[in-house]
Amino acid sequence: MIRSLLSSSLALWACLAGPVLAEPATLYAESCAACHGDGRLGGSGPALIPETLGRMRGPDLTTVIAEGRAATQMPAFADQLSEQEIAALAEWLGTPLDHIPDWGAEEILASREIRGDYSAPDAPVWDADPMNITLAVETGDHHVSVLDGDTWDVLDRFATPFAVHGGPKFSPEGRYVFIMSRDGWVQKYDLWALQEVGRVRAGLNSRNIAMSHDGKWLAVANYLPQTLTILSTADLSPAHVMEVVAKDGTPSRVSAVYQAPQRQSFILALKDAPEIWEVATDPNADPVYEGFVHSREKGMVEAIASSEGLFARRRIETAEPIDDFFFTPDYRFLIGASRDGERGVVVNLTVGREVAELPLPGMPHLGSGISWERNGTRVMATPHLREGKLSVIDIENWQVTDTITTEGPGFFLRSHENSPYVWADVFFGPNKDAMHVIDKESLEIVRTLRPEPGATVAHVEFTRDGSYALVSVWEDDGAVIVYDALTLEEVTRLPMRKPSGKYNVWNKITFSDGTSH
Ligand code: DHE
Repeated sequence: MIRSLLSSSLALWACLAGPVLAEPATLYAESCAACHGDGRLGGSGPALIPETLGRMRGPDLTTVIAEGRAATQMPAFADQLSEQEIAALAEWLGTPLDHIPDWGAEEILASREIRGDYSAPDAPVWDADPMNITLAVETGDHHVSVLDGDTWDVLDRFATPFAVHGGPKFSPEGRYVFIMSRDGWVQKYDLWALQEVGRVRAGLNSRNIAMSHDGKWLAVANYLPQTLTILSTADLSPAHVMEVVAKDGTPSRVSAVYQAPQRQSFILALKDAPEIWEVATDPNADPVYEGFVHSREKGMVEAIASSEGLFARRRIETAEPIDDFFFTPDYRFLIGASRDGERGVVVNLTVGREVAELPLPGMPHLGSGISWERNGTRVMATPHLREGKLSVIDIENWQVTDTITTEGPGFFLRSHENSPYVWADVFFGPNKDAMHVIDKESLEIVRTLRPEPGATVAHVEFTRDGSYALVSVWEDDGAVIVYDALTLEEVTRLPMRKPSGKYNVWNKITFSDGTSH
């Protein structure tokens, strides 16, 4: 009797409350899992977890579910799901996973896909200057264009994993390039063959990659799981998966990993712990490193087992967690941003401690910092993400010497040793269509370019000799504009789908003054 009363009142409630809605988890299993994976960690579509979704630009999630995503396989669900179901599903996708699956060497190795149709040629299949090849990442439809930096011919345009982030990294001779997506996929591409070699999922949610000084290893900084994955560049197999745990036992995400060529090491920024890690890529690493503890997980490269110093780790303790590093050209010092976004903390990597602090209010974007010689001293400049200015710092005495006022907060800075100018975008705010060109000596803005009024214009890369500057019109029907780097006149415009970063082989492998590292 009680049961039948209960069920009839539930039925009445359901009637009053409107149509019965399916649980978001059920909706996910029925409509999303086939492409995005049973565990929301991705499949042919990207992972649908807050760590990834929070970084996606463009329309909000409910719109994407309802209307689909242009230029991708994502279909529209407005005909199949009600508005409330779409809203509930979007909210559910924004909740963290209950359980992070293991993603160690075994799982990484199992994800590896080596292309059966790839064959390595003895020489490039094109006749351009191999050192003047420039890649343009097109985030609009997840492709990379391979440009001949002399003729502007597009030699190839290949599909990348979804949502590439950070700079692709070239092998030291400039033949291979490695590209990472936010879902942790690392793609290896042979520029000589114009072919993908293969790809592997090195993490579940990743930040960036770094190449070792000798080109043998590629480090992948991960948020999920909290590890650093080191891949063999030869065959994309995992060589080492390092758990990132601070001295006091706190696990930490890795904000970013960088190559320190002169030090023959990787430098890691830890997101959740007041430590910087240095990981040796030299088998004869200095004794300042702690002993190398090699976990012999299945699938590890055997060759490293005998190399005691390889991947040995050194901790540098700091007063608070810092990230977003700028390195001096000799890699003896780094400046990291303090958590409050108000200061830069200078760390001497050789002695392993903080040596100075700089007032840098307005959230400096030190990772975009560049340095050059000015009036006999070496200076560096950094944009700020919250203020329309560039700070110029004397890196010989660690003083902020000048502030250049811009039309709004910027994201990227670029120059070249042969160029008299620094190029600074205005990424945020109403003047996002402006690109400042600044004299390296006088620090005056000599020209503000506005090639596409109303469109975001950002990120610059130079050709090998610095004579041309390539600028992105960062829109879905965008372009890469080639400027004469001296006259500042437009030379040509190459249509592209939301181009972001451009990367010239020579500038990257020689660590050109004025490029990002
Ligand atoms: Fe990036 C590089 C971190 C948001 C486009 N970005 C980097 C690097 C780091 C970093 C640590 C250096 C890696 C490297 O190249 O090896 N980025 C972060 C963030 O923490 C931040 C602010 C928040 C986040 O979403 O993770 C962030 N980045 C963005 C964007 O929103 C951008 C504009 C668009 C996008 O692709 O997501 C963006 N980041 C880039 C690009 C580079 C980059 C194009 C490489 C620049 C270069 O010239 O080398």
